[in-house]
Amino acid sequence: MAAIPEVLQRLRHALGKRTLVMGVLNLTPDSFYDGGRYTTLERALARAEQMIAEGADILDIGGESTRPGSEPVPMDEELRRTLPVIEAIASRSDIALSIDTTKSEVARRALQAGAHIVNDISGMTFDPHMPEVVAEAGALAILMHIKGTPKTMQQNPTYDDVVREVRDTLAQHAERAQQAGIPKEHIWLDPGIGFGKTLAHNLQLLRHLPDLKALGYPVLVGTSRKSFIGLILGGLPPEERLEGTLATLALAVAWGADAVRVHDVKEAVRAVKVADALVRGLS
Ligand code: HH2
Repeated sequence: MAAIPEVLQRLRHALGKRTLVMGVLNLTPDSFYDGGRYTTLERALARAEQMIAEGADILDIGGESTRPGSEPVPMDEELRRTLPVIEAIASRSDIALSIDTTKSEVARRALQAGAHIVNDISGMTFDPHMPEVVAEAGALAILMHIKGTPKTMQQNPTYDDVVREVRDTLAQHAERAQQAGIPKEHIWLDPGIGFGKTLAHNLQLLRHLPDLKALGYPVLVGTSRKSFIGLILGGLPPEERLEGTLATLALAVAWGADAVRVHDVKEAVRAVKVADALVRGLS
């Protein structure tokens, strides 16, 4: 099992040199794209091994779908879905593992089981104990912006200035995290594409990624197969959104993304490698 400081140091070393790829592993029956595919330990492990072989830097393990309209999953069920898979991957590989949760107890148990990162779509606002759990473990926190909750977030989201509001809210989350004892270098930010945002909001946030980068934290972007891509393409379903996703990745790299969260690791690794060569030069 790879220790947290070792893994975080490895990630820190790569930051700024190339774009990191986080592969999504949803252990849910109902995620909007990969729901139901990896609900047994065997299938989840095979998928993890495949994403590692394809060049993922991080695996993001999720036991609760946060798609628009979704209901929270009870803690016991989230633990039942995620812990055995985290333990099994951590015992076989030293890949960086992230737990995608908003519950501090799920995060605490996942970090004990071998995870290194807590990816919290609420920016650590849904559970007041989350900051202390991350601080105590010395883990990395990914703080995402959401307006509302997954259940309600897509009911007419409005902003005066979406770029400013997302940036200011994330800056507050990062400040609160540091007050709880999480060091600045253990914090990444994420604009939360599709989380309480219209198509126009998502496009503006991506186009203005440099404004978010200006806060001085690494930035993760998650566009993979999301509905705004389907909307641009005339209503295409998630299975038909790979090419659109790759277009967003290339531009996210150009606009300063440090890491991208994707379902399609092989394709994303190739896309960001070419984008990196264009933006950062050949390594
Ligand atoms: N998007 C999803 C889930 N977690 N975490 C971060 N940091 N950024 C994201 O953009 C993000 C995220 C939604 O995608 P997915 O996990 O595929 O869907 P579901 O919530 O239905 O499981």
